[in-house]
Amino acid sequence: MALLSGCMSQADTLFGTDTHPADYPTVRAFRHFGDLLEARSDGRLRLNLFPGGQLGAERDTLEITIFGGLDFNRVNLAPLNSIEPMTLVPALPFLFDDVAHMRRALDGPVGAGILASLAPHGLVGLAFYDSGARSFYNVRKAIQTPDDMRGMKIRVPNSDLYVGMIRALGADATPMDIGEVYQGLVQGLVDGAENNLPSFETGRHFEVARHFSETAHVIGPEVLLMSKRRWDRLTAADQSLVMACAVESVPYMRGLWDAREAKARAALTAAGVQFNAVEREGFRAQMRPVWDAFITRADQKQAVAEIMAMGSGNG
Ligand code: GTR
Repeated sequence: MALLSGCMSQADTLFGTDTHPADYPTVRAFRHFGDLLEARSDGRLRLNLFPGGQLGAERDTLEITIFGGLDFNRVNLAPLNSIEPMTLVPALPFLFDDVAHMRRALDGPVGAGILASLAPHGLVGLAFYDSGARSFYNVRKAIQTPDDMRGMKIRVPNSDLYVGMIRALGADATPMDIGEVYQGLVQGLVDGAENNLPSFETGRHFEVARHFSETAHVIGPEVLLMSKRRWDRLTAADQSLVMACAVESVPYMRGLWDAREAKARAALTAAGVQFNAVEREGFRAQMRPVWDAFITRADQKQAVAEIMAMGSGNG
């Protein structure tokens, strides 16, 4: 039987997951990647994608991917922070000037180095996807300065860096999966959270947290991953194909992302969410100590320096 299946070029189904629902830009780009892969492999490699957090919390599906129970996963860098220190770099607060700076830096050798750093942990980093900028939102009031956050309970992803950022502002950090945030806000477990506009909208967090304060403190990307166990079983030609299809899905994703962000802002404004500008310099200064706390290795420092050199100089 093994001999038979080895001889036949039958379709191979590859399983993937993404925490967001089917129409979210990361999921649509992931599907596009799968379509490219299927077409270019003449139907041999097929993606079966499970969106919407159906398979569990991001941190759990990540572990399953590492152990080879899932072939692909799309996650944010945050749950990778405790696994690989290089992933802390693009998640630093106020590192990138804007999304264009992030795209420029991560499309080059620094980005390639960060993706490559995942291999010893059982993950192949295929490509970075956009995630816009993360800002604070809460149920109480417009946040204008770091002082306004004192004592607030803020949900963060499962990452010590994010916990550090919130503590640096004098607020309390509560790590939890994004799937639990809506209930957490409703039940008062947390006063607020921080994320990009499409996540704030998709998770319906805006129904409870009516103030969105535009700190844009993290412009950390998403990442498309493959389980290294599965990757190692692909032929070299199929590995190149997987990589090429992932890279090709990036510009598609960026187009979707920009459109979705604009759409989310319009919908949230129409739904009565109160947006406000903040004193960004105050947040930058107060969050800055996390750079020294989390960027301790020479390779991390080198990557930070290279990224800053590609910005406008005020990172
Ligand atoms: C979103 C990201 C998710 C998840 C989430 C979170 O922006 O797309 O993958 O990491 O943030 O805050 O948990």
